[in-house]
Amino acid sequence: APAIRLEDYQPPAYRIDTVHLNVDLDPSATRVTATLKLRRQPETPAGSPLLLDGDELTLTEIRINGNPLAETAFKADAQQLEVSAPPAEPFDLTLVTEINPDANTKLMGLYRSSGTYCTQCEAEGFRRITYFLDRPDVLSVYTTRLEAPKKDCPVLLANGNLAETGELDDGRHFAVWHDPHPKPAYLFALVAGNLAEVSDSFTTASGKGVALNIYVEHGKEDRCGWAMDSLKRSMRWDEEVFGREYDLDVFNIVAVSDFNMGAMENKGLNIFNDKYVLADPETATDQDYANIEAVIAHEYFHNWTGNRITCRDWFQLCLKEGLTVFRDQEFSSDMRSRAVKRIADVRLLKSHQFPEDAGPLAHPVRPKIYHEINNFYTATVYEKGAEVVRMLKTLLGDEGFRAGLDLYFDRHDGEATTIEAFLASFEEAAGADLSQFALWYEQAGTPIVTAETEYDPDRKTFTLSLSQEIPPVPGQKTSRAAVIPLRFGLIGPNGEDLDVAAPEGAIVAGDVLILDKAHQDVTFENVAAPPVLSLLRGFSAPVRLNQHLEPRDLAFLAAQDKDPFNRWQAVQTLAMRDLVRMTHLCSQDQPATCSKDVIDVFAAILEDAALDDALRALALTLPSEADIAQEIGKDVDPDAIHAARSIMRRDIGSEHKTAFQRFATGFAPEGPFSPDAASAGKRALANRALSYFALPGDAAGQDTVWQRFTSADNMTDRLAALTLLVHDGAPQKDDALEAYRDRYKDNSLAMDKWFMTQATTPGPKAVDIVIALMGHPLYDATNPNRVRALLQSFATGNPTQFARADGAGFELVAESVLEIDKRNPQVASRLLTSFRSWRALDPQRSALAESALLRVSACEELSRDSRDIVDRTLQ
Ligand code: BAL
Ligand code: ZN
Repeated sequence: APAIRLEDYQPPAYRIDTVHLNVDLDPSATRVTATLKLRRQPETPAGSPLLLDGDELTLTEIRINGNPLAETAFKADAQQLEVSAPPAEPFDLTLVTEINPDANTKLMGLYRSSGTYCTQCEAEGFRRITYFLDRPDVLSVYTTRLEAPKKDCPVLLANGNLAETGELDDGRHFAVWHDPHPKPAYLFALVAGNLAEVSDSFTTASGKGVALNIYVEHGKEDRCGWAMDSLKRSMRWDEEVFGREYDLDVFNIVAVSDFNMGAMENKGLNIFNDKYVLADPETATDQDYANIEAVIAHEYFHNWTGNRITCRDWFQLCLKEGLTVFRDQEFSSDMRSRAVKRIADVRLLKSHQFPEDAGPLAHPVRPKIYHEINNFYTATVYEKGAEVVRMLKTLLGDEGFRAGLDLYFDRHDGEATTIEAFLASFEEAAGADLSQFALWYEQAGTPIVTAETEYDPDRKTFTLSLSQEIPPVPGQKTSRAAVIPLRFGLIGPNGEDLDVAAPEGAIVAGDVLILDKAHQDVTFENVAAPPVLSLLRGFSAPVRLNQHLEPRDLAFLAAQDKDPFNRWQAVQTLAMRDLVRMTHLCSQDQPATCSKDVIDVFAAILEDAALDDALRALALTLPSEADIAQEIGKDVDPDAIHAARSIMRRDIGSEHKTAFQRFATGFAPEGPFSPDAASAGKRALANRALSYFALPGDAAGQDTVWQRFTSADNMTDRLAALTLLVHDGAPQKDDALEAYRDRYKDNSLAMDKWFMTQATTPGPKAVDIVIALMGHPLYDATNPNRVRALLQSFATGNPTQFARADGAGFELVAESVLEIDKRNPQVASRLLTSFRSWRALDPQRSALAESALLRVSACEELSRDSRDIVDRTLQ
């Protein structure tokens, strides 16, 4: 496939003002009649050919202004329709296409999920419904008429407001939906099926009533309450915090079980992976509740950041995604604990985005080139994109940021626009120069910030020497200095921040130091005693911080820093250093034990009742094996990492057995289950404590876990116990798996957790377990959630077995990619990205990974999605 480059962008030659769709639904032969009102652009010479995108389409009729077109006047194949000399004046183009929803295994365009017709059009799925200018800068007003047998499809939905319904002969009926807001084709959606409806309403700040509906399969109605509650809170919050009101009479959400993405923000008709809608205490964990709240909010917030103001082209994807992730993060922070949310977000960034940015798939937040846009729905575009918006807020302050965003909404409402326009709004409203800041959108790679400090006892000065660099990444050998806001504090011996004056010549805004050169020294005067530097508070920039702190300074920060993020970070840094040391010993088969510093800090955190419970649980969570691998960076031996981490858990747990037991068994929230953040924090801390109390091989501890498993009244506790039993190889593990399966065999979301728990079991049996589970009657290779639960979890959540020293893990994943790719390229290419850090492995393992990748690459029928990933991964 040819490369698409940002620098080649050209505005469309024609525009489409209105679209009338008539969709006559049939499982294998749906007839789509599209009438497009086309208008030649003034810059386009009259008679210029009209080229419309298609994908696997069959054209059965074509008319211009009602008259059938001569066969010589157009060329149509599955991928494109060319009208060689269209009228110079605005004209109606009518197209009839026939499509087969049941045969659509790519889940892109119109398909069926458990009998329900649904669509996914972002990024380029609309061209699988009709020929179109399928690009985000073509905005049209849509009217959609759906027709189907009433018995099979009592529910008929599309974007916008309902305009008309009616009965037809032969038990058929129809509905007409009209969306007054011009939108790009990727926001089109329709749904038809036999679904249950859960309804509520919302009154906007200006007093407009909005009907809210969630549609789910019958029998799932009572699991929609949390999603509805989250929706109403999102709507209110966006009014209060960003001044954004909803703009249609109805907001519909449909949950389907077969979905490539998490959810989709189609105008007025969000379609969700049911995993982000359905929850009750019996089947959803606290994490599920938090995810649902965040994703419902995310899709709702897109109504302004994405739908009313959309992207000019797909290179600008971060314009809507980075900003909307930032908005949903802020929403969750306001609903829950800000510190805990920040730590969770940074953990995600470091575990997903940092490795992407350090490997062969690295790309800027705004990429410059792509072969397949579906492969750019990445942690970089989303999560790093959100960090860039967060830095903007830090640099401009709350008021400057809000003023810039208000101007952006005012100025660009109804447009398809760019990052340049976004930044210009902030420059103008806040009076800032963001030309250097814009590099965050242009440069790939994670900057490394090195900080060195020196205290001069005679002159009472404290000097901070800062430098920044981005290591080379594919296509980017050198880089320019970025604008890096570093929130900081100098902590005095009593644990209080020193009130230091802004030093001469340095740029310090409040407690934020701005590093915008390759090297920069900052000297603070009148510092009476040597302070401890707390740098990058709140993770104020997406950088790797290289700062040497003595263990006693880290212990001090872990206990004293008023910034909760850096308290957590100090614990992690202490543990990480020790884990790296222990990993090296383990890889040489030498005895390794956890240092006393780490054990003491963990005990202190456990007992610090002034800390949020959820924050304590996070601080007591060891860096993941993947995090340790990233820290080590080269010649990675996953077995040694696993061994070191297991030893650390054992040493911490056995040293403080009684304390962990106390928290493990006596810390449950009281009263009936509630998903609120405080109760969830208590459960998180109790379950974390349980993992230290019940160590592998300890029969009494594992009995306690089994008790927790059998007596749990919620999924969080039940799944935490199941995971411990299975991953630690407890004698009860088979009974637990069987009991869980019996309980949940009819609930596919709960069964996904059963598959995932087994796929992530450390130890040499995992490959065989996964292969056996692929033959399990409940395994369904056509359901993306199930495939991800088994194979993606194995590839990304089981480092020792994916990277097994004999290559069996790589082979399993490579074979699976080839198999899945024939049906669903997006799921396959996503699975393939699990190889992205292969070059960091030790030579034997990386050679095996390479040969597995070459096997995939050798397949001639590979989809464009997987071809793109495999080529870049091997480059
Ligand atoms: N736009 C794709 C799904 C999402 O980011 O909301
Ligand atoms: Zn989004």
